[in-house]
Amino acid sequence: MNSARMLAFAVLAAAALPVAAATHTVTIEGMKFVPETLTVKKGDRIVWNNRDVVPHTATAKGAFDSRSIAAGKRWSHVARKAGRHAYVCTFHPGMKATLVVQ
Ligand SMILES: [Cu+2]
Repeated sequence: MNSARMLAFAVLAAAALPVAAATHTVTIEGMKFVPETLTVKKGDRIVWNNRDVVPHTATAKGAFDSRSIAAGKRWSHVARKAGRHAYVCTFHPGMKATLVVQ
């Protein structure tokens, strides 16, 4: 195989591979989820990073529930369910955010 054919083969092989899932971060800081709305693709990973000094949760009924994320800890979740998932911190119900899974 000459180098041009080799390159064409490599390009075709790469195109056939599924697109790698992305990782997104939601920072929990100052009693807020940042960003408040995050849009991801099915299969992407989302990491909630609790930078507060109190525990929080990321809880969307029927979609996902982190349970308690201790201060300084993270919780990661792979988005499997498409839709617009409003979620809260069950300890502080005023903390609201939305995960949109496409
Ligand atoms: Cu909280």
